[in-house]
Amino acid sequence: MADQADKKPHTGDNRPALALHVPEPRSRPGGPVNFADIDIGKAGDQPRPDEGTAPADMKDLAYGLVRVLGDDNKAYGPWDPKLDPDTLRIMLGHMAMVRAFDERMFRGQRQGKTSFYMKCTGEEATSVAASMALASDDMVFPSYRQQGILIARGYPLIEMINQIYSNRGDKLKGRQLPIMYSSREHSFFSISGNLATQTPQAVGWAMASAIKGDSRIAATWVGEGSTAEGDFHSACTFATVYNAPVILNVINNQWAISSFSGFAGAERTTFAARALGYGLAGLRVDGNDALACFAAQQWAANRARANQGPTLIEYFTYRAEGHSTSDDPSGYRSAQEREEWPLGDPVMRLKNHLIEIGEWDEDRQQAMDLKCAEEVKATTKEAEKNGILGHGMHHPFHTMFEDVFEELPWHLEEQAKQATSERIAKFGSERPDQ
Ligand SMILES: Cc1ncc(C[n+]2csc(CCOP(=O)(O)OP(=O)(O)O)c2C)c(N)n1
Ligand SMILES: [Mg+2]
Repeated sequence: MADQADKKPHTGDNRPALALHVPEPRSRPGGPVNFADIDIGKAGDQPRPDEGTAPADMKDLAYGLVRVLGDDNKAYGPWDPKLDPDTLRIMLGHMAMVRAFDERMFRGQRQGKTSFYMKCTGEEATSVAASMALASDDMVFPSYRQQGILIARGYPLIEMINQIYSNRGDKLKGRQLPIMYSSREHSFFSISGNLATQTPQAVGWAMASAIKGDSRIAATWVGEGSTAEGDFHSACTFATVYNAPVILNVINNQWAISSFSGFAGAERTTFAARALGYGLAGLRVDGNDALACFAAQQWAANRARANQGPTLIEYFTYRAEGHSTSDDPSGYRSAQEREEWPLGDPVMRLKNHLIEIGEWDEDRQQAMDLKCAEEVKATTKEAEKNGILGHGMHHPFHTMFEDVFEELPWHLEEQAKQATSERIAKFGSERPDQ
């Protein structure tokens, strides 16, 4: 939409009428897509400063794009983490597993087995590769699109599926929306649907780790849309003031449901540039380049671990599918965007790199994809024995009143009794499945 100055009646004296600017996305359904104005730079071109560099001395890195994988699938420049082929194959395997898992869970929702699911298609590198650069006991505070961290950390798939089905195997007892996992053993903080709350929590955890003289750092993931929340700015302030050992990962996937990134400020500057105002180190990274994601996270982790300060990393990527199973992106954006996206597909790019260096081939890729799909399928069948949505095989009804108070207060006891008698009147038993 054009600025509105010309439409407004002139009021008062000679002063010009004020006008607001309302951002408009680059394309709408059915319209042409043109990403030509996005400057992705060249792989290998960005310098890699020392990890102790002062934020003011590395400002350009908040505006450029750290890239390692070139169009020819070779790795370039000082950010190349020089990972051995085994590690690269493990990384590719995790990313392929995330994709297979997403596919099956999405279908499960369409089949009525769960009420809700969220894919991370196109963003796999930002969770898998980035988290592989952390120690397994570094504490992570993710958003809802980082299932890749759990998979990279070896969290059992069946626990994820039980949670998605809210069945009787669900460790969270049906108390969280599907996909909002939590695992203390995997240093994975409970996901919250209240956007950006995880960011000050991560900073607070990192501060506590430093106060205790611990060596573990914290990392958080937040969507670009969510950076418009006040919590994110409190997190940045605390992080910089106390030099907290924390990494603030901003996943700029261009969309926040149907709002494009312009509504969070993307027309004005980069998300990485937010770092500069706070005196944080800021990096902007090709989020579809697994090697760049790993390298940036490793740089920030080394910096935090050496008490050199927090880092804000923007991963420039694209949400290739809908926001969630409740969303239909064809209503607000052009289907061409996904194909035209200039940074390609992260899984394909890592695969092609491994092939390019002679460490992989299409047959092995096919076999791996098949193995992932079969593993997810078998685990899904196993999880289904614990129940699916609407089959009543969830945790005993009474558990919803438990685990908050050491002893159940009288009023909750009364509510529980009433609810139970209503269920017996309706179903003939407290649990219709038994
Ligand atoms: C405080 C708050 N406001 C609004 C919502 C509704 N909501 C859920 S996800 C979402 C979009 C977030 O977009 P972004 O931060 O870019 O993350 P992405 O979904 O792209 O990964 C919104 C508005 C919410 N859950 N919490
Ligand atoms: Mg987003």
